[in-house]
Amino acid sequence: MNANLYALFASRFPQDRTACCIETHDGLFYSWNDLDRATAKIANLLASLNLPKDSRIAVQVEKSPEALILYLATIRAGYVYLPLNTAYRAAEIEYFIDDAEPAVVVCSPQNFGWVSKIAFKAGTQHVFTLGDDRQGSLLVRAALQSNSFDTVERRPDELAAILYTSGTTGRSKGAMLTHDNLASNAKVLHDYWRWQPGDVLLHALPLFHVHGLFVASHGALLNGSKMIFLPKFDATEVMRHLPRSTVFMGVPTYYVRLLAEPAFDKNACANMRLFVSGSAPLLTDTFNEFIARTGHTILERYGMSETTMLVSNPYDGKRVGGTVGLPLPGVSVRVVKGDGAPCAADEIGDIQVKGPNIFKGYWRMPEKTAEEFTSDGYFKTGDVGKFDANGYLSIVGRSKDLIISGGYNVYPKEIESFIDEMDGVTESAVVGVPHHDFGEAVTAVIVTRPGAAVSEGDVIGYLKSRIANFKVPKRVFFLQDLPRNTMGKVQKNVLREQFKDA
Ligand code: MLC
Ligand code: AMP
Repeated sequence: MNANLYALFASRFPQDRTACCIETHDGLFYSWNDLDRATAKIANLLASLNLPKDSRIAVQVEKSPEALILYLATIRAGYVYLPLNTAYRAAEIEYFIDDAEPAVVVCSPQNFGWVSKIAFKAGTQHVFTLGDDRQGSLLVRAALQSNSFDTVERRPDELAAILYTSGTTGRSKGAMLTHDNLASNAKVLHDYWRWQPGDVLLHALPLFHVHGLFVASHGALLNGSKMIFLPKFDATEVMRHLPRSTVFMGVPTYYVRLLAEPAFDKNACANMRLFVSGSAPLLTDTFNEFIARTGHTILERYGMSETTMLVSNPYDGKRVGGTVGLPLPGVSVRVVKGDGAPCAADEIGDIQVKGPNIFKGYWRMPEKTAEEFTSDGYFKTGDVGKFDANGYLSIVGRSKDLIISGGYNVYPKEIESFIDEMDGVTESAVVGVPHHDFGEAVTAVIVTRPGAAVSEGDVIGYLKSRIANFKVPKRVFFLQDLPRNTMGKVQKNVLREQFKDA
């Protein structure tokens, strides 16, 4: 049997292929026939390029139905999809392209100049453009292709996607996900969250991370359900479409912003069946206020790029605020002490996981991959948590130095290295402090050279020209010295405490 993920989706398309598969915010309708034919055309285009096996197709484009179609076409043609955050700037894109050596790069028409320069320099042969308005060379070229395509045969353990995720030290690592990693997780979530006939997904997440690209889209595709596609999250737009939707997925910031809308109430959610939250901790206050305002209990789940989804609150059973729920069927989750011994209930330790959804390894980093797995095959998540007596897992912290801002991961080390190269800076420490909207806000604490005149505005301006906006500190503070422990290590907990009300 063909284990290509696209074949799984195609086997679940609804009988009526003229039904709507994607509806856009501005009133366009794509049927399942459209999806099938458009993926065939782009798959034919990719096949016509005679790319080597396992070629990476790197994509940095704004959200649109065509962006999802490009993802599905890549899988269908047997290539490896590599999505990139649209906020990334030249230095970040250059790193990913140099590291992944994609055979094809697809970018927004307005970025063609600088992206193609980076790609051609790295040896990429083909650079196409794709706009969010159905413009660009990719569609022009694909239009000439046949609209039928035999989905390429793939084994379960062959690569489907690479998602870059950063490390505490060193540069970003590409997490290699196979067809079976994605298919197994999609099937488990489809059943666990009880996708059903008549479901409509309101899709407001970006399409370049696990949450929006896999968790949300795969659920709707497996269920043959319509998706209402918003170009980005906007609370007013979400409320406009909620009355025709049944399922919504988001990061906690989305729920905070919805609750800030006075009209967001039981009526607004009357047609809804399920609200899912993940990618960052959902505050218990938000969880409780949501119940009080809407009558709905948000279902919180936990996962990561390397593993897709691991743990989820139940659909029918009790959803417990402040916990991420129970291990998903087929996924083993354990919490262990420093010496590897299992923790008792309510005892805090490192979270380790195993299952068919766990990635194949980091792209071209066999040593790093080996380090992240235990001798008995568990992946070390870098998250710290505890099980309660009922088997519900809570995430209580991270052993990895990571800030999650509005659902995006920011690695302090990366920001510190940019700040440290500024004239007049001696050293810096970047921490996350509580933020009402983003959950955590990136905050920099800097020590300058005597006599140097570096201002908060200078630092922010310098960083904005170099890295994605969401990584740029919201505030910058200056100290004479950074607090250090007896080992000389910067005490970030002290800084987090000192600037927690910033
Ligand atoms: C945008 N900005 C952010 C930001 N997003 N800053 C910090 N954190 C963020 N997440 C910047 C903007 O560039 C802008 O900067 C300023 O903050 C204000 O922008 P905004 O208008 O408020 O932002 P908006 O465009 O509304 O975006 C916020 C958001 C978005 C929360 C809607 O970030 C978002 O959709 N996040 C979801 C991320 C996601 O999909 N995560 C899943 C990862 S998968 P300036 O300087 O221009 O003013 C994963 C695994 C799993 O983690 O388990 O799911
Ligand atoms: P990413 O590398 O972008 O896939 O981010 C994965 C990380 O997000 C995990 O390792 C967790 O630290 C965090 N995360 C995901 N879901 C949750 C959640 N529900 N609660 C707390 N943290 C979460």
